[in-house]
Amino acid sequence: MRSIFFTLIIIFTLLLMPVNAGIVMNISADIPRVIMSGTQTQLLVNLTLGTNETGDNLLITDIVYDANVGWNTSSYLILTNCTITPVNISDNDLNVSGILKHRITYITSLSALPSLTGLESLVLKVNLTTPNVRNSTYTIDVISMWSFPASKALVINCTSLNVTVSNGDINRDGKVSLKDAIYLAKHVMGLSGYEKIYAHGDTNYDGKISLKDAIYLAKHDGSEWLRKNLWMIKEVPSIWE
Ligand SMILES: [Ca+2]
Ligand SMILES: [Ca+2]
Repeated sequence: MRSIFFTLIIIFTLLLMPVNAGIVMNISADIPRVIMSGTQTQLLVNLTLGTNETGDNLLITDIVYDANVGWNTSSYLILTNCTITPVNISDNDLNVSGILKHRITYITSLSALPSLTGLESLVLKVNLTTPNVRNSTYTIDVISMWSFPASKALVINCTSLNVTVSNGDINRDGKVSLKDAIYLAKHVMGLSGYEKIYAHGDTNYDGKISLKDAIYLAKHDGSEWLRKNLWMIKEVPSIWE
């Protein structure tokens, strides 16, 4: 509780500082595919940092997502130029306009970096699990602040991404099985009676619904034998798209 209070004091103090144009901090975040419920997925947050400021500095990055809908976090990692960087990581629940959110906070001093005059690349890896997440689309907000208290220099950036969670119950019979992959395949082929699908069909998240998605779903939900053998298909023929 004290650490949260201390963090808030730092943030409010730094918010009063002027924004310094000498600091460059670009931020992007991505989960590269539809998340299948019950699996683990990795959120990647990329930070590019550069400045002519020197001295002690502080980087705080918050990752905020809906709590109480089944998300879990299994592990965190931050890499600086592919090397693991020691950080203080904490997580807690917070109320945002009446909605319960979960916040993961990374706090680190970058004074140990070999060079702050060139661009530094930081990658935050967050492994999220979805044991009970419903079939829907969720927003994940990433807010990052980089400050140099001695020179009152500060920059804050944020980004949001919408992630889709599919439980794979394409035919909405209440369970996830190979029938859903077959249903999706029939839907793609335009067969009568399969016009409507009841879960996110773009399971491989390439922007279109094709037989590739049915195969992806079959690999995810099918029998052990089928999964083992379908994984042998490295490339899906383009005629199936
Ligand atoms: Ca089903
Ligand atoms: Ca697709």
